[in-house]
Amino acid sequence: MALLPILDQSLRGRATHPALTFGDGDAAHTLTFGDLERRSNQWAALLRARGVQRGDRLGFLLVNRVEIIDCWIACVKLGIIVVPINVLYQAREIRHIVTDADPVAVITSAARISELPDGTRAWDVEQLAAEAATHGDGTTRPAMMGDAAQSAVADADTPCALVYTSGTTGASKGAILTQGNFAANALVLNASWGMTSADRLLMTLPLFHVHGLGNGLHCWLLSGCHMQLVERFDASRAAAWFLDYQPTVFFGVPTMYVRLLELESDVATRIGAAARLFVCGSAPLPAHVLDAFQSRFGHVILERYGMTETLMNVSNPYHGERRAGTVGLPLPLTGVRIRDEAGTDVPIGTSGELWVRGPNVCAGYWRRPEATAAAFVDGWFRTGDIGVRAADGYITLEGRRSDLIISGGFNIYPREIEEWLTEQPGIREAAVVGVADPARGEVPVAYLVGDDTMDIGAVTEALRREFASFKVPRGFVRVDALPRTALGKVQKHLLPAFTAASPSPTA
Ligand code: MLC
Ligand code: AMP
Repeated sequence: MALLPILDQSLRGRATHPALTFGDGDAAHTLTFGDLERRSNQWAALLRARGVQRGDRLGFLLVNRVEIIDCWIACVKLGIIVVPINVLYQAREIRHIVTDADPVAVITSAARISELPDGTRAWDVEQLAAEAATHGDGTTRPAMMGDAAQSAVADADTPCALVYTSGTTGASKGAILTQGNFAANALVLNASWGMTSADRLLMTLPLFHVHGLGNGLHCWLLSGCHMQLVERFDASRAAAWFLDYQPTVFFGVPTMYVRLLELESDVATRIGAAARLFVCGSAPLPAHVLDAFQSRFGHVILERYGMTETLMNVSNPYHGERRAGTVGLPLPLTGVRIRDEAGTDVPIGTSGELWVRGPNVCAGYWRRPEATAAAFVDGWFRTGDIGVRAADGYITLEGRRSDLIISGGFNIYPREIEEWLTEQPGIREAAVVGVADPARGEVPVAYLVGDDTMDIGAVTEALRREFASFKVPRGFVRVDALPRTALGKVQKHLLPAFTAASPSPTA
């Protein structure tokens, strides 16, 4: 199924309904679904006038703002492939994505244009927005975007986005998400979680990752509910947002729930009284956070499990037991197998790797046939996540095949940092591991082997310039050697535990 019919439920079906509020205080602005239809038609006309063709890639490097939505809908209408880029990324991380995806242009703010690699066509979002408003009145979809023509140019297999996700190689790969992936995900989630046009969705997740983009944007557009979009989650403003807007639904990562627990208990009670559903995912939700949230907000958080490559796979039920520490049951249309290294199903109660298949699973990795071939076996996608299924079907995640670190819902592949560290003066070997953190789940710490010329102050400064802030190790430990197997593989579980007293290279 193409995606436009899903969007049309609201763009056309609920044209006069209030759709979206964004901006603060006096600058707050509300648009109807009909406004979004017109604005996205104008954006589509602008993109065509600028020569963007079906199948071209178009990047965006932006904090949440309404133009991302205008542009996204326009790209769906034209069959353009959107490449979202994490705003926390620094120049070298951006360069990798831009070089790999080869977009015709990257839309960003004027202040960030200089961070794009040389030769990239950069489009200033403010200028585009002003120019789009002059491209007709947006009341008609240009001929090639009309209903019949659109279904001729787009179907379930039409690529819709390349969302970059770090691979075990350290360099991130673009998961090719199709229109059918987003459509299936929205249909399944709205049916499973009971989203309707009566809901009010507070969206604080970044729209450059699939949690915000796949779940947030598309559950909203399919249900036709109202959404309040904020630039980014900010714990110090959360109370005001919740109390003023009174959302019925909130999607968050565990760190957001940890922050919400800091609110006064009467505020928590009032927020809980207005709400219907709190969903959590992207990283493990500790059982004690679920329990504390239930006692303070009066809601059992619904935890679900997904991935960039697969959108959502498994979810605790809306009606029925939401079991702490588990991610619940396979979602409708998604098959989940738990298998051993040889690809054989393991018995109930035995750990194995989760393999998934369904209309939510991506078409492969952009221009990486080998990585795609390694990830898919007979139509099943190997997630790399290790889990176990109980006799009644509930799935518990136990870890990953790779040493991925998830901090605040953002992924860190240690190898990317380790390779860079070993190129620095005085550092011979490096191992980066995740250590438990009460708010962010995990934070990275680096174990280093080197000599006295190692300058951790300079290394930290350079790391901050080169990498997104969440990837910068929060601690550095000096060790004489890294524990290795006979074959030379680092055994990270044998590294000394990280404590405040760990021997730092600066000590
Ligand atoms: C965090 N920062 C941001 C930001 N989030 N900057 C811009 N936009 C954002 N969205 C920066 C801050 O400037 C700061 O930088 C640092 O990150 C920590 O910020 P904080 O204010 O201390 O935030 P904190 O209370 O810790 O909360 C962080 C957070 C953030 C929860 C808001 O981690 C976040 O937005 N996480 C969501 C990630 C996400 O969407 N993941 C889904 C992936 S898809 P500095 O320099 O001071 O450190 C996926 C599949 C699935 O996993 O299943 O969903
Ligand atoms: P990403 O590559 O950013 O899409 O991150 C996907 C990974 O996040 C998955 O492979 C899981 O390891 C992890 N993840 C997502 N949801 C959960 C969850 N509810 N509990 C534990 N891990 C999760």
